[in-house]
Amino acid sequence: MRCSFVHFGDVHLGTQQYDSAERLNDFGRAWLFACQYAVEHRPDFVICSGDLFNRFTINPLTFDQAYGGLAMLRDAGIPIVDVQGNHDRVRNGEGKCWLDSLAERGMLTHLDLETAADGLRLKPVGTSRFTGSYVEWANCRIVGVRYLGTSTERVLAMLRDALAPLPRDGLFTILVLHAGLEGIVPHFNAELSAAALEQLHEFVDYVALGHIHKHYAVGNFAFNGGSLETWALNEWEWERGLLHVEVDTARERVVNARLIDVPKRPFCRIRFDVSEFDDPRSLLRAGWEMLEREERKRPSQDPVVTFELTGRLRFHQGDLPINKLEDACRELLRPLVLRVLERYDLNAYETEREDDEAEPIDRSVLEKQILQARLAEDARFAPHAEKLARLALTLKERALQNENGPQLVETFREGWQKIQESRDQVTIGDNVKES
Ligand SMILES: [Mn+2]
Repeated sequence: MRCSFVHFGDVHLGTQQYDSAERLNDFGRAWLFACQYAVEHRPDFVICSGDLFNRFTINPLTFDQAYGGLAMLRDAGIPIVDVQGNHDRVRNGEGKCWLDSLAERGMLTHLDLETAADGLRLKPVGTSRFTGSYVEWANCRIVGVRYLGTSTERVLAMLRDALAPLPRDGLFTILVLHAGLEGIVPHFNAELSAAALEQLHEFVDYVALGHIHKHYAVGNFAFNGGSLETWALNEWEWERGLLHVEVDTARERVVNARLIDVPKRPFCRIRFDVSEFDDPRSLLRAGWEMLEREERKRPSQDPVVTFELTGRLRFHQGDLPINKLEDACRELLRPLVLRVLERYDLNAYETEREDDEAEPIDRSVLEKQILQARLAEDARFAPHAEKLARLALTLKERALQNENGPQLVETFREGWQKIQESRDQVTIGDNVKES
């Protein structure tokens, strides 16, 4: 027996990522690419393994995209099955989802199991019908299950009992499942253990997986293409695409699944460690140079740019030239979307005072300790934190004694000068004044 099909999942139509209308179109383009690929390569059928839509509710543009791709397949005479993913499943209290609506119009075949008091009921998709638990096309029996979350393994055990009495008739059995396998993505709450997957072997020849947005395969048996577009930032580096599958039961290796790349919006992830800069000017200069290096690698299509500041900021947050860095990103990289992520740590705020309850708190000592600690957090003032704290307290005392403004400024100038004269190699008051 020979057949071929195209398998993909997690299309997430309707994702208006970062509130960008253009990103919604990107998700539509990836879907249309996959449909066009099928039209050109003429497989026997197409499998979408869930999350065709990003949400239960969709806007008209998303409907148009979905309909456009499905119409291409219909006109080419290529049938498609789909199951409900966790994103586009029926919402509590609602009778139907968009997959039902599209199935009623014959645009796709919506597969799902029926649960009854005595177990599962497998309903074949009738002639000229577009819903049921399984459908038989091109000598394949395709069984589809909605996203089941924590019930996945329990329902699969019941499914085995329900499938057992069905004659195999030399059919190649495909199970469409929106579930993730353990161990593929760290910290991912997987629905499927390796043991549970192994138990499917008995009655299934190919498991068409969806849910995890990364490509993976288990043996010559379970396959997951990953999301078509980049749904979350961490997915950018993952290998993903659609699977073009050829089945030949006469071959030793029955399944031949090729991962086909789907054009995606480019992402530029830039990480900038702020730890090594003790003043805003050198930080801005280094940031600019880094962005110039990124500019040379800029893809021709406008990218989504994330500029992430990490490390420990060594001067006051208010002096960080964040707007200038943002402007530099826009000027040099001309992004479709720019996200500046301030993920640096601030210097820890600690006073050195030792807790001794027997001793009453000396207010003036405490005040100086706090001022000194705050000044020490800033790399520009740290070497002279103690002297500057003393100067600040002197100014405060004089202000309380009603010394006038010009006199206070003079006091500050004198104190400042003394500190500068005593300084070693460190510059104080360095600030960003140039563009
Ligand atoms: Mn998904």
